[in-house]
Amino acid sequence: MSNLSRRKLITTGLAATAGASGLAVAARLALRHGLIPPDHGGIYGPGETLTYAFQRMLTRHSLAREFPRSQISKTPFANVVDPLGEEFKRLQAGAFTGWRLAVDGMVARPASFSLAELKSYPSRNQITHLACEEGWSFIAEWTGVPLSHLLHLVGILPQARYVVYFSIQHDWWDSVDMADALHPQTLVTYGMNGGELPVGHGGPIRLRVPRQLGYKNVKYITRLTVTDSMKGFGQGLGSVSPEGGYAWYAGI
Ligand SMILES: Nc1nc2c(c(=O)[nH]1)N[C@H]1C(S)=C(S)[C@@H](COP(=O)(O)O)O[C@H]1N2
Ligand SMILES: [Mo]
Repeated sequence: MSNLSRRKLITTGLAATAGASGLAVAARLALRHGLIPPDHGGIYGPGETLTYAFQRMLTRHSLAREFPRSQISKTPFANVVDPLGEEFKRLQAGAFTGWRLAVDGMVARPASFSLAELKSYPSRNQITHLACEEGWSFIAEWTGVPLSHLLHLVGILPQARYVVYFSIQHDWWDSVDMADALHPQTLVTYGMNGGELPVGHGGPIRLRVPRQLGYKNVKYITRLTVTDSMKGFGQGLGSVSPEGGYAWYAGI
């Protein structure tokens, strides 16, 4: 179904079932299903929030397009990143053997994984598109462990609503809802195009969320926190993006 006809269906469906008090009824429904984006008070009006909620309800299991090997971009574009700092250089000098990915928050068994441990878990390869909000994009093959595998290892608690992820670059952090966190294409990636994940593309590890724009795909991740609320993380809007005027949800 095209986005247009889906939207039409949502609007007409909403109007037909909810009538004049449509927004109030639908808002309650969205809230019950945990489908209010953390930045809803800002650039999202009630209408946008409901479009988001219904779009999420309909598409939570849909897959990002995967491509054949022949479509892999010859020269993937690595976005410039701020200088990576002393801690990063020290870890890089040790071939990243000291890199850890901590997983904490609303989990039964907080844990911390080395790169070797991440590589020992069942891996998935996928050839997907990475698109920057600035207009450029590329296709690459990504290798990693599904985030859902790590979340099952640590045992997420039933109240969990978001997974927040942090980079060694402290001004980069973001979050996804559980639909994206548990989605089979959301990977903790350590490989690209058959080799190690290059530092330019976020090596040693990066979260790949192929159903959302480039900026949700945070590089150099060091920590994941499972939470039921984004309050207390930065300005409480879900990530640095809405703090700078971009949407928290960047679905494509
Ligand atoms: N830690 C960190 N992650 C980041 C960024 C960054 O500067 N630092 N840039 C983001 C943006 S805006 C985009 S479009 C993609 C670019 O990914 P690429 O360098 O693999 O092309 O990474 C995202 N993740
Ligand atoms: Mo970007």
